[in-house]
Amino acid sequence: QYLQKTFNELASQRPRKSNAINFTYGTSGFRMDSSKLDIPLFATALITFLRSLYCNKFIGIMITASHNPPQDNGFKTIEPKGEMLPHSWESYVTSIANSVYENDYLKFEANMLNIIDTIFKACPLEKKDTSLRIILGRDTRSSSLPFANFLNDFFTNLTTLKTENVIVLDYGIVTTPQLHFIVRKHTADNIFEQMDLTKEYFDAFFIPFIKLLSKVANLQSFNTLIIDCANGVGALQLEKLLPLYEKHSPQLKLELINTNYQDCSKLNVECGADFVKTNQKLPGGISEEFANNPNFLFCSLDGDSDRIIFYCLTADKKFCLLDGDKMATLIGEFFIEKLPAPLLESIKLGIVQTAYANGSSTAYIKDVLKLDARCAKTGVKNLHHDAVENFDVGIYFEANGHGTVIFNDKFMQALSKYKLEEFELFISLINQAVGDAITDLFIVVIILLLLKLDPRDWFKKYDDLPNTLIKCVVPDRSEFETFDNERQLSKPIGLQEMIDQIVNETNNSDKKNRCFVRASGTEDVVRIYCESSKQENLTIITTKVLEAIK
Ligand code: 16G
Ligand code: ZN
Repeated sequence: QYLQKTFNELASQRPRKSNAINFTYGTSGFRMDSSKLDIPLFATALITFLRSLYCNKFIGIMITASHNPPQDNGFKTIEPKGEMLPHSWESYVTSIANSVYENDYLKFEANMLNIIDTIFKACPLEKKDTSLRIILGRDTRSSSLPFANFLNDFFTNLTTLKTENVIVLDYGIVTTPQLHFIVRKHTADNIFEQMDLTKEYFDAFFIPFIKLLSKVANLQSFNTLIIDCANGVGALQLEKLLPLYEKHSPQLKLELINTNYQDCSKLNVECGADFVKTNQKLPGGISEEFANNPNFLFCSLDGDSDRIIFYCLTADKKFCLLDGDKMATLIGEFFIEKLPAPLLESIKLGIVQTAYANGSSTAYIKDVLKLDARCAKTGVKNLHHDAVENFDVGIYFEANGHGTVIFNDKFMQALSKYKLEEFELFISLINQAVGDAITDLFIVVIILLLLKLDPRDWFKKYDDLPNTLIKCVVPDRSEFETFDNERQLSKPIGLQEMIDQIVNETNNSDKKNRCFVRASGTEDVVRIYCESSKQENLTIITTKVLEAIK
């Protein structure tokens, strides 16, 4: 009854827009052109409200569209421990968004009450200790502030809850991983007031980084890291954090480029992790001459700083992409090298990738590192769960640079017996909640420096198979259904057989041709990925697959 009352109040704020769009809360939340986001915003507010009451803990909302173009935006809800919304709740929020129709309040209300009933059946609420605890964060997009203002008003103006039971903390412009981190911290330390995020984040990750840097006698592999901030929130946050870092006079110089976050039209344009990975070339802001400096290493963040891609040039100006696959294998190698053999034997250490991982990286993990390599569906959440379920130490990365490492108590207990001070410090660099470009940057830099590994030699560990990724616009991408972790199509019927045939007829003796098709979760297209040991096969295969699709 109480909830119904609150909902009547909330529903009166509902946007009255007729909309033919079918909304889906996917692995990265809602994401689309910012002009179409009214209803997803409202649905996100409702689900966060419910989730906060249900958990009776802080729940976060991040407003961002990551690497998407400046006009897009999106929302995702963050769990008390920094994780993403559970799968069943993704369906609830999707259903809420799709039941908001113009002039059909009854349909919306019926659906809403149904959802509430399902959710709260298992967990009845007691009004007296019900409180709403919300944490907001946003990226630098021009549409992000109005969305944050709406959410602020939405929660603080609820009159059905006593004001002392409503806490809304707005952290302003933050990276997505920072918001995950601070929500987790509020929950863990049971803190109700706003914290100093810069200080908390600095203490948690920069301090161990600085301590580890001081253990490196002299920087051999490189001495400067150039960070392309994609003209996004990474620039704003790193500009706050770097003066604190420099106070410690570290040996490694960190230099920022593409830092114009004030001009939203520049976000992710000709720069950033996605640009570099997709185009396999230097972003704007780095000249070739600059990139040739053997003492420099380069990296690019994406628009909300949860992904990172490294790169460098060889002496003959060849572009060397050091992507998520390269990071996963580097981290795997570091664990193998630094952990005592009996410890390694007693735990399950492995790497989780997606179908987009280059075949050479998977072969390297299995054949050279002798580690277990698993494949999960696209979306960090899927890799995260797979790693948690299958490994004591799970390294997971998407090829696009999204990932982290997770480890369980069993590993920590085993590790504590060995008194490996340096390694324990290294472990504390890892943001286990979520892939974080800044902490991934620290991990990679420390590994390279401790192993005295030149980035060019890191690149040479294995050669990527030539590959291509293209998009295809189709009338209805929901007709494309996959199995085998997105590596094969079950629908449209017959298409997989055609793809298999195309792949087989051009295969070389090494049988390394691979091609798969899946519907994008973030754009209205299907994606075709293809790799082969022969560059010329790529166009032949993709042309034929495109024809088969159309
Ligand atoms: C989202 C995912 C990212 C994935 C990408 C794939 C999260 C937080 N983000 O951005 O991990 O690589 O989608 O996009 O999970 P696609 O479905 O359009 O290929
Ligand atoms: Zn991102």
